[in-house]
Amino acid sequence: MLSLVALAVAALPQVLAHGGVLSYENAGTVYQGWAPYNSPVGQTTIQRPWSTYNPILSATDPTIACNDDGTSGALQLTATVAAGSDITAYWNQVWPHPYGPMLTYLAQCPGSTCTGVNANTLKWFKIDESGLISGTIGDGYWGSGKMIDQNSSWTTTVPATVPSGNYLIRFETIALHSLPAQFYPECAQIQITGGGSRAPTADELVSFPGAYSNTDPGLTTDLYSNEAKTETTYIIPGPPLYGSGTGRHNTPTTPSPHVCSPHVCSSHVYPSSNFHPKRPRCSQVRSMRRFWLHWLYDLRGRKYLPEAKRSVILNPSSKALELILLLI
Ligand SMILES: [Cu+2]
Repeated sequence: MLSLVALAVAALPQVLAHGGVLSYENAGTVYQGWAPYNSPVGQTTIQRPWSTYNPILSATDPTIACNDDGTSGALQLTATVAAGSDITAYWNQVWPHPYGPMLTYLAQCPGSTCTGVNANTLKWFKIDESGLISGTIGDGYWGSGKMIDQNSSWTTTVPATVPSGNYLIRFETIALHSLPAQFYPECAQIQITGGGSRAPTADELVSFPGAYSNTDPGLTTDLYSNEAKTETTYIIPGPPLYGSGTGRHNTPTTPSPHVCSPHVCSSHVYPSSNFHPKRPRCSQVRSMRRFWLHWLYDLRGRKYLPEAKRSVILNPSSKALELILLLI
């Protein structure tokens, strides 16, 4: 019986509480993305390959540009996208992290294609962002909550003013329910046609890694602090928006290294009471399940866990625990 359970559990998706962009849509055309848990052989998509649903946990990680490994695939495609048109990214459903910003970037490739171009060599500019939309840091409605409400998708308009050419488009959601912040970036190759003549300005251009610092206020935000109960300002990380003309950089203020213990995190009432009222509420039971799954997965990358305990969590036998969590 136990082995049957183990078999059933082994067939579950490897990571239930994380994910990434699985497909795109532009002008009525749907583009399937890379399937990170399938064999790379024969996969052909506009998306840059990536290998895991797990988040990136450091702003300085070399894979922060286009995820791991983010290099173009053997059968890499490029979508033709009109300047001024909408492009939508779809995450796995239901995206589990309603606290944190949504961000979209473009980077122009030199030459006639992005295929073969290392994303870390490019200069990126931000064309869309959504942080704390309403309410407080601790209990507000965030860009990522809106993304969930929109069928776990995010639509960004490719600016009509962007010069025509070959670009990587980088959709990103950052989850703040635990610290360190969790980065979920994926990239796709597009060729923008019918563009304009406004190149991004120097202060709008950044590199990945480089655009963020692990001490950025928007990446060290503690949702469970006392201040978070009343704070309504959230500083979205990264450069000023393309075309915003603000010349503003989000300069870090007094960085405070956050130490999050499971006890502190689990003492927070994470489930349905914190979801935006517009969302259909999960039952308390489902919410608790979701909460504990998060807790379990968020432990994986935690430095404070002794190695022995981490290996227990990473051990396949703990899959049985996951199944129990799913069933309760
Ligand atoms: Cu997750």
